[in-house]
Amino acid sequence: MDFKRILVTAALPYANGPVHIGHLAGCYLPADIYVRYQRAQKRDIKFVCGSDEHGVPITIRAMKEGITPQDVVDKYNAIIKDSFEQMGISFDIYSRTSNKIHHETSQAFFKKLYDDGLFEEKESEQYYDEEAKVFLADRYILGTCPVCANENAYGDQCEKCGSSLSPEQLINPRSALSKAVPVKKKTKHWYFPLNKYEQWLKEWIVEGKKDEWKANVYGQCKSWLDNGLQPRAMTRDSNWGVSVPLPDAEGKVLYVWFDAPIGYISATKELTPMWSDYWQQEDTKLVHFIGKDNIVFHCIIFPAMLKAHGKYVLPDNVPANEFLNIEGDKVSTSRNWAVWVHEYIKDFPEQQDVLRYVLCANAPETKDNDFTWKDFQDRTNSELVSIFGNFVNRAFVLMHKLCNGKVPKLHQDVLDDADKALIQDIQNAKTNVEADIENYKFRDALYEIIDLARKGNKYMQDKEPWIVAKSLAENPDNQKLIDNCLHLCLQLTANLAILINPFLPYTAKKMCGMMKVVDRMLEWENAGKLNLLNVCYPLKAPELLFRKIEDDEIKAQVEKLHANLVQSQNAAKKMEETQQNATNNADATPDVTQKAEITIDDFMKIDLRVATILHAEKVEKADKLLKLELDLGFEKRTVVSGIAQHHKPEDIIGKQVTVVANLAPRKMKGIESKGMILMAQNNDGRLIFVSPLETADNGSDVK
Ligand code: B3M
Ligand code: ZN
Repeated sequence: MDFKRILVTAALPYANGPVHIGHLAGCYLPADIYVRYQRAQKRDIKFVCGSDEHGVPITIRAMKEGITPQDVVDKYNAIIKDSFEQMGISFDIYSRTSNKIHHETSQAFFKKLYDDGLFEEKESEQYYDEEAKVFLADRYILGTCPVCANENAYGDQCEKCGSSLSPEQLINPRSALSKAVPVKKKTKHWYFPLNKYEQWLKEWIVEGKKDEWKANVYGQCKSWLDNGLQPRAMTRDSNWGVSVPLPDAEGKVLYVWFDAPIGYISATKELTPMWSDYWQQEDTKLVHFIGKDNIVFHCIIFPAMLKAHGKYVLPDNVPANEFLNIEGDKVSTSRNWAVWVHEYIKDFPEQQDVLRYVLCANAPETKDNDFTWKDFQDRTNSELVSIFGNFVNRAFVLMHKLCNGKVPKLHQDVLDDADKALIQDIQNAKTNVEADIENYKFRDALYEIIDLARKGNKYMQDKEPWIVAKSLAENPDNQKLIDNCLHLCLQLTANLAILINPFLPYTAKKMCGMMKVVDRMLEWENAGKLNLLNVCYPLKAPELLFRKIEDDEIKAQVEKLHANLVQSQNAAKKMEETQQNATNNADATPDVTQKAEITIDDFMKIDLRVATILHAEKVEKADKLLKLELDLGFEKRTVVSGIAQHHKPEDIIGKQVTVVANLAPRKMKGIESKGMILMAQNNDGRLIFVSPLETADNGSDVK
C-alpha cells in the first residue's frame, strides 16, 4: 500500500520516575532516528508522545514519597521532558494524559464502545485490602508466581519470568500497600470482550504480519493468541485516573492501559487540527515504537479497541525492542541499577551524540543486550573518534594543506579504479542505509555508515596525498591526483553528514558548519550525490567532531553505579529499621558517615511537627516498644516507638517531642503506628528526645 502520511508514536513513559538509557535504547532513540530520516525524505510525518500520568505506578510512588499523585506527575513529567529534549528526541508534541483533552478523548472513546453495547458489565470478587481500604488490582497486589516461584510477582505480571498473570493466580497474595493478606470483596467492572476479537486478530497478525513484523514481536503475539484471549476489565476502583463516564460509576476510573494508548490520539489532537487525517485515513502508516513489555497492549488490546470503535487505522508495524541490561545486570529502578539520562547529561555535557551512537550501535533490536561503560568508551574511541571523526578531520586538514583550503576539482582524465570504487561505495551506502531504516534495522544502518567512513580512511591511506605532494616539484601534474583524492573525500564527508544526521543530529549540524552549507543539504535526496560541495568553495578549519572518553571518566561511572546500589540497599535497610524503631544498640558508635546531599525540596517532603505525649504504655511481648498517644494539635494519634529500654512510660507523659507526621503508617505488634518520634542517639547508645527548647504549640511545623 502506498502511504500518504506517517504517524509515529513512542510509548508514553509513566511519570513516576526519570528515564534511563534502557528507555532510550528500547524505544525513543529508534523512533527518533526513523522520524528524522522520514523528515529528511520530506514525507508527511508526525511524531507524538507524552507522559502516562495514571495508573498504579504513580499512586505507589506517591505513597512512597509521601506526596500526592499530582505532585509525582508534575515532578517527573518535567524531568522526563527535559531529558528527551536534551537528547535530541524530536517529538512534534510531548503531551500529558492528565490534560483535559485526553480525559475527554478517552471518555468519548469508552462511551462509544459502551453505547455500542460492547462492554460486559460484571460483578466479581476482587482482592481488597481492609487496612488501606482499597481494591488491589494489578501492581497493588504481590504474591508468589505460579510459574517460576518468584515471591514478588505482581497481580498482572511476573517480572522475573515475564508471565502475564491475574491476581487470582498468585500464591500467598499480599497487599503491596500494607503487606496485609487481602480479603475478597464484590465490585463491578466493565469488561472488553477480547475473546470476540481473537479470530480477527489471528487473521490480521498471524496471516497478515508474519513476515512484516519483527520476530520477537510476532512471536509474543502468536503465543498470546495461541493461549486464547479472555475478556479484560477496562475499569478499576481508584480515585486517580480518568473517571468512567457513566452515571453509576462513582469511584471507578478507566484502566490505565485503556486510556494510555488513547493518549496517542489526544496528543495528535493537541498537535494539529488535521489529527483525524493521521488517525482515520486508510493511507496513514501508523507505527508504534515500544519496549518489549508493552507488546501485548499495542499489538492485541489497543488494535482490538480501535477495531471495535471502527473509525481508526490500525498499526502498520510495532517495532518493539528487547531490554538493555547494564553491566551484566537487569535494570532495576528500586535497586537504582540504571544509568539515568538526566545524570548522563550532567556528567557528559555536549556528548548526546556519543550516547545516541552507542545505544544504537548496541541496541537490543533482536535480543536483550548489555550496556557497559567499557563498551561505551571503546565504541566512542575506536569507532566515532578513530574512524568517523578521524576521516573527516584528515580530509579537512589535508585540503587546507594541499589544496589551499578550497574544494579541489575532480579531474576525469586521471580518475582511477579506486576513485570509482569509492563513488560506488557512497551510492551503495545510501541504498543500504535507506533499506535498513525502512525495515527498522537501525544498527545495521549505522554500521553501514561507519563502514563507509572506514572505506574513506582506507582510500585516503592508499592514495597517500601527503606523499604525492613531495613529488610535485618534479611532476606538477600530480596535483591532479591530490585534487581527486581530496575532492572525493570531501564529497564523502558531505554524504556522511546526510547519512549520519538521523542518528547523530548534533554532529551533522557541526559538519554543516564546517562545510559552510545550509541544513537543507541534509535532505535525503542529496545522499549519494557527488556534487554537494562546489569546486573552489573555501571551507572552514576542521573542528574535532568527537573527543576521546578517558579511563577515569569510565571508572567514575562504574563506581557511581555501584555506589548507587549500595546506597539504595542502605536506604531500604534504614527504612525498615526506622519503621521498626528498634534502635537501641548499647555499644553504638557515633555515626560519622554523612548522607548524600539533598535539596530543600527533598527536605520539605518531611512533615515535621511538635506534639505532646498524652499517654505512654509498654507494648505486650515487646521489650523495646512503647505505645504513645500524641496530641498533634489538629489530631491525636498513636505512635509506636522503640524507646522502652531508655524511657519509663510514667517519665515521659507531658513531654513535647518532634514527630515525622507523614511517614506511611505501619503495624507493629498489631498496633498501627502513624508517625515516628525523632530521637538522637548518644555515643553510649542512649536515645534522647529531640524536643523544642521552649514550649511550642502542638502541631507547629518544624522547618
Ligand atoms: N506507560 C508503560 C511503560 O512505561 C506505559 C506505556 C504506555 S504506552 C501507551 O512501560
Ligand atoms: Zn514468574
